[in-house]
Amino acid sequence: MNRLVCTFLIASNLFLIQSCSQPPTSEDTSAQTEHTNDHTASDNSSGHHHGSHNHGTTENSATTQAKLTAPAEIKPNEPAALVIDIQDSEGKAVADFEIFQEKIMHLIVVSDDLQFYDHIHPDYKENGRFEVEATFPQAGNYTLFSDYKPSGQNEQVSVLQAEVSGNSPTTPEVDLNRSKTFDDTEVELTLSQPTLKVGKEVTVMFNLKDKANNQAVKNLQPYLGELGHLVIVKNSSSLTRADYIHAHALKDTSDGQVHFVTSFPESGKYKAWGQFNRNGKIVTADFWLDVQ
Ligand SMILES: [Cu+2]
Repeated sequence: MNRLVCTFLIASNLFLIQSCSQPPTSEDTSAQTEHTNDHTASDNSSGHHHGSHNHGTTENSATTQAKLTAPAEIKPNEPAALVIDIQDSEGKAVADFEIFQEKIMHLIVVSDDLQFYDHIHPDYKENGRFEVEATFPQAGNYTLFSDYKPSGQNEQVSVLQAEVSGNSPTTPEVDLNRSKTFDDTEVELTLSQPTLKVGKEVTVMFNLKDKANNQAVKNLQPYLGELGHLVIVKNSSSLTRADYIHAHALKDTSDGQVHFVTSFPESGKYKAWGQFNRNGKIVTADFWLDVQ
């Protein structure tokens, strides 16, 4: 069973890389061997997968892929109807999914300059088809990380791309501030070690205070079944599955404290978005991280 799951993930990941450039061909086998190596590295860091891999044949094993259907032209600030079809390697609909973190699919949308972040939940229709309306604030390229769990299988992340017409604004500077205000919540980010190092486990700690009285936030409610969610994406010219990290909050921290354990697969700049639920209002706190 373990072997089947590992094989499945490798093949699935392969397709995602390919789907950005070209449809799979009969030459898959050579590309697959090549890709298997970086898959191992990225997978360890993402925390979605444990144990050793079997890099044997993937012949006849299942794979999933996501296909995005978007309007021919997406305009800034106009809702766009997106359709996402989940299919197996032969293009047949994958129809059965398990709910995880209270939803059947989590869709993380980021602009390629990592200034914009959205976390939405497409509605499941039938026959592997999901639908959602998304609004993109400005022109440029966007990456969509579609996170879902086919029944009886591991969580899958498929990477999709969308382009919004118009002139892209210039890229803002990366700011490494560790203390920011988001509406009425002051958030301070601290790390368990002064310097973030590749491959080294780190605890990322969000300290939430009420802006009005400077006291620790006491009214945090569960958000999608946990105290908070942390998504981290590497700043990269072309985002792939390996650039996406999703961490879950540790339990039993004190008031206003939400902690996550993660690690980073490569050096570079990363953007981290922590999401918390203050009495029904979602606070999204974003910070840049520099990994050496
Ligand atoms: Cu979600």
